[in-house]
Amino acid sequence: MTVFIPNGEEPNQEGVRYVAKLLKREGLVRDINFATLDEIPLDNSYVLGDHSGTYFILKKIRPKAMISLDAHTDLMQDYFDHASWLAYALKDNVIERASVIGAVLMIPTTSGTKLWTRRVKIFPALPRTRKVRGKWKAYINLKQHGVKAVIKEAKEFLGKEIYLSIDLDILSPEYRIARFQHGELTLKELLDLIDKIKENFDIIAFDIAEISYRVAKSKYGRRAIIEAFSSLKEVFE
Ligand SMILES: [Mn+2]
Repeated sequence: MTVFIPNGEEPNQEGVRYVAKLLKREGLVRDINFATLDEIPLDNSYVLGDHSGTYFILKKIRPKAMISLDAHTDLMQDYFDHASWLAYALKDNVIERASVIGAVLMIPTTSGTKLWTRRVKIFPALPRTRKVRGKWKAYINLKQHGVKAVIKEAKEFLGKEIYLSIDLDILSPEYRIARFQHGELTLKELLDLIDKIKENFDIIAFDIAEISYRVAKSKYGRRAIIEAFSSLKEVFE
């Protein structure tokens, strides 16, 4: 089964309702099951609006580790929202460890950066550095090191069993899915990343998040959702 959670602001809510119909029309879900954040049923696949909803799914599923594919690290700490939910999930011990892959923004650059950095490993999309004890160190990243190296590092850190969350803003701007700034990946790169995660990890459950109504006018966006969802759904068939 798949659970659709139309959380967040109006454009998110409309976006999730639109995608529910889209996936049904494509034959990828049999029924449309909606839920709210207060009553999340136990399941293996979720489609949601605002990415902060992932925090509540994690509370229900209680995985030890997770991978977040996201253009942002979502590790802010000021108040709970779509830009901080992962910091809160780690702080509140909802999960033990996390990896963020494909980020281009909110990447900690010094040990003093006001972002949560404990029990999380970040693999940016592009070359980036951070200052560790006075020395600049490079992050292992997709562009320079490739998917294989990133997955290998992530697996050593997380173990085999994971929850997977995909923020669709990881894709580059022409996909026009999310409300905020998009990242750097093409659909082909995202699907390749998903394939490698399927090969290397046991995925307990997954979500696809940060859908907004912009997707109704985006042919590339619709294609991306259909392909990413069907690739992950295969895991549970
Ligand atoms: Mn996010």
